[in-house]
Amino acid sequence: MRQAKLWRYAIPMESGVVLRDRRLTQREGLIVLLQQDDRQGWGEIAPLPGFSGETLEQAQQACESWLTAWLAGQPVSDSLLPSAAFGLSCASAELADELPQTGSWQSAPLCHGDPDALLLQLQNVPCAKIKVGLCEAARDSLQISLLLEALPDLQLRLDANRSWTPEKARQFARRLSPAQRARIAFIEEPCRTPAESLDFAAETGIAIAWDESLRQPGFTLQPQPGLAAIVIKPTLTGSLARIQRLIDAAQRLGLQTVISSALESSLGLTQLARLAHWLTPQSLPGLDTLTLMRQQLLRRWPGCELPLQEQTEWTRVF
Ligand code: OSB
Ligand code: MG
Repeated sequence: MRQAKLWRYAIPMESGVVLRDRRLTQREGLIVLLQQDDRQGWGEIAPLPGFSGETLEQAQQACESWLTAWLAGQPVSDSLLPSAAFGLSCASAELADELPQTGSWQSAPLCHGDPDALLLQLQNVPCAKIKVGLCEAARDSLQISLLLEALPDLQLRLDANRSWTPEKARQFARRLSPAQRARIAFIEEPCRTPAESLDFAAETGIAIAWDESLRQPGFTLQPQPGLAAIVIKPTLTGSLARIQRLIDAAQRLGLQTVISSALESSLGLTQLARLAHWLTPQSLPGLDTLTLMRQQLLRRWPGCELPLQEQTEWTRVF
């Protein structure tokens, strides 16, 4: 016997979380539960405003049609909106006991805030991620260079979210020595176009990674000089099968693959940690986003003290 339930959730965010110029006061999404005989599988569907192509309403409709077909035992499609495909495939994988329990619970810490606090925070951390491009390029590179000098074992992942012109990107690199440049594992999307980012890598010797570019229409993964890694955000990408194919393709090309958060709740985030341990065991994932939230959902992230949201706060929609 099959049963299915779908709820809406909303989790309050820490004040000051800004995404693509908008303040995110709460994170909204859907929780799905699939049950068959005495087994169950959970999933989270949470399109990220400003990043996902679909709205929450569209994702909910896609889930409702999928669940209706699934309950009737009809063939279900895999060609859904990315957030719905990801959440429903996670729930199906849990139901079939195909998503291993062990997780990669260590992430590259996502850093913001003042440089002195950073220094303390990053003692004994092998690899951290810092957003750049939010202030002047010269200030970014001064901060990065001080940090690298103060912490000689630290490697950095940087993320510019396509904010630099070629000239700004050059200004950033100019102040970093070749040895410092080599300790930047990669910078995600330094420039406004992939071509400019590749030029930047060739010119500066700083490795780059694709994040936004992976989701551009017509994008195909190919080896490119200076390209070190791809950053996969499953909620923005699609089903587990699709993510597996992308990881396989990247590995065949010798590219590092980083599983990364799209601000999922602790439910989706723990599944991403399990996915990362399963499919990209050598690569530290980018999942340090739970501290931006005020509550956890359904499952706890190991060691996280945030309270669990009461299930009575959820709204049943299917
Ligand atoms: O730019 O990579 C981004 C989270 C939400 C939306 C966009 C991004 C992110 C992250 C996640 O940076 C954390 C990480 O990748 O380490
Ligand atoms: Mg990024």
